[in-house]
Amino acid sequence: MATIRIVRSDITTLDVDAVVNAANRQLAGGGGVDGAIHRAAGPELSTACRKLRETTLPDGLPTGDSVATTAGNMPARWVIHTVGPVWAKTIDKSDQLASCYRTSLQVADEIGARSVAFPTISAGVYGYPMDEATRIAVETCRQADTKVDTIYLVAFNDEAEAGYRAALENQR
Ligand code: AR6
Repeated sequence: MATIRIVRSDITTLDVDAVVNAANRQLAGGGGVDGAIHRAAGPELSTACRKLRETTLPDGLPTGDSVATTAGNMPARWVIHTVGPVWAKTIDKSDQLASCYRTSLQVADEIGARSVAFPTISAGVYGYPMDEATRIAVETCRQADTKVDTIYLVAFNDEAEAGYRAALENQR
């Protein structure tokens, strides 16, 4: 079982083996953490994403799946891209969101990453309520069967930090 740590940080600055990106299905870059990661990594990252689209992922990355690339100029070695669900009031998509954490950790195991940092997937542009997004993150990481030693759940603001802390507390 991995150790879970909550950190308050810009994920692009972390010296971990792999940083998870809240990407889109096209792996095209975008706003939020995706934009920050692409800016920090430099052009090598978009080249790697384009290559994936031209080879193994012609239809894009399905929601809930994950794939690794170089991290370009960031301190991390890899970026693991995952696509969270867009929140909808009437449809429960928590399985898809949990799948993002599970498949990212599977990819981490495949590439041999022992420390992995996650942003709060789907909690920005994709509209997930922060308490739900952080609870699913903590629950899924807690239950994951992985060789990863340390999982960093990166809080980018007060609400995220409070959500992670409450979720960790509730599951003790
Ligand atoms: N470090 C850590 N966390 C961050 C950073 C950062 N530098 N920047 C933002 N966050 P979002 P999503 C937090 O919108 O909801 C993109 O356009 C942010 O506060 O980045 O999954 C993609 O291309 C929020 O809590 O991802 C997709 O189209 C969390 O990261 C779409 O947005 C996730 O917010 C994905 O939307």
